[in-house]
Amino acid sequence: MQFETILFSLEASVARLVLNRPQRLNAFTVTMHHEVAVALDSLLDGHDARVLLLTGSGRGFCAGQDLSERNPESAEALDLGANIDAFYNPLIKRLTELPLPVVCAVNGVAAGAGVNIALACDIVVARKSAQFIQSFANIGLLPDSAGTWILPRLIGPARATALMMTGDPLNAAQAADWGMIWQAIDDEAFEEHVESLVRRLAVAPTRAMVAIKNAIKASSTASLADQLDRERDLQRMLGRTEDYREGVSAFKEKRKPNFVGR
Ligand code: T3D
Repeated sequence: MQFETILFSLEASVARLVLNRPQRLNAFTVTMHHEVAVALDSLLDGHDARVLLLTGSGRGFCAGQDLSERNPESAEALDLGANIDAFYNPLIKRLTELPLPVVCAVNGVAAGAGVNIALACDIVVARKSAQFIQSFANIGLLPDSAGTWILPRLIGPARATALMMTGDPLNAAQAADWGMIWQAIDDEAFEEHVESLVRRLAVAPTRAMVAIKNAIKASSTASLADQLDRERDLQRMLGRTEDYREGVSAFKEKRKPNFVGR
C-alpha cells in the first residue's frame, strides 16, 4: 500500500508501520490518522501478519498532535473533544484490539500523544537516547490517548502525576527501570535488537500472544474470580489450537516447535 505520511509493509509475517513525517518529528495530522487507520484495519483479517512493528522515521518517534493544524486565534471555537473522538480514541482502540502482538520501537523522542500511543502497544523498547515527554501541560492540556489510564497503572500515580504536571522528559533507561517500557537498548544495538524481537514474535504461537495481551488488559478492571474464569476460558480455547498440539509434541520430541499461528 502507498501512503503519504506512513510507510507500511508486510513481509515474512512481520507488518511494519513507520510514522514518516521526520521533519515534524512524525507528529500526527488528519492524513496520518486516516492512513494509520487504513493500515491497522488491513491487519484485522485476511493477511498473514503475526506481529506488528510500530516505529518512526528520522530522529523522533512521534511528537503527538501536529500543532500546525491548530489555530488558537481562529474565531471558530475549537472542539478538541471532537478530534479525540474522531482520531485519537479510535487509534488507541485499534492498536490495543489488534489480533496480533504489537511491538513499539521508540527510535527517538516521544511527546504528547506520541508517548501514549507507544504505551498502548504490547511491548515497548526504546533507544537509550530516546526521551518520553508528557508535554500536554506545556500547552494547557491533559494527557489523552489513554495516558491517564495506562501510565499510572505502569509506574504508579505518584510518578505519573508528576510527569504529567511537570512535562519533564523521562529518559529511556529510567522508563525501563520504572517498568514503563520493556527495555532501553544502546543506540548502536537498537535496530538489530528490534529485528530479532519481531522475528521471534513472528514465529510465536500467535493466538497465545493475543490471549496473553487480552487477559492482561482485562485484569486491570476484573475481579480475581472474573480473571480466573477468563484464564480458564482462554486456556480452553488455546488447548484446541494447532500450536498447542505442536508445542507439546515438540517438547516430547525434544525439538523446536514450528508454530503456525493457528
Ligand atoms: O489537538 C488535539 O487534537 C488534541 C490532542 C492532542 C494530542 C497531543 O499530542 S497534544 C501535544 C502536542 N505535542 C507537543 O506539544 C509536542 C511539541 N514538540 C515539542 O515539545 C518538541 O518539538 C519536542 C520536545 C518533541 C522535541 O524538541 P526538539 O528540540 O528535539 O525538536 P524541535 O526543534 O522542537 O522540533 C523539530 C521540528 O519539529 C520543529 O520544526 P522546525 O522548527 O524545524 O521547522 C518543530 O516545530 C517540529 N515539531 C515538533 N513537534 C511538533 C512539531 N510541529 C508540529 N507539531 C508538533 N507537535
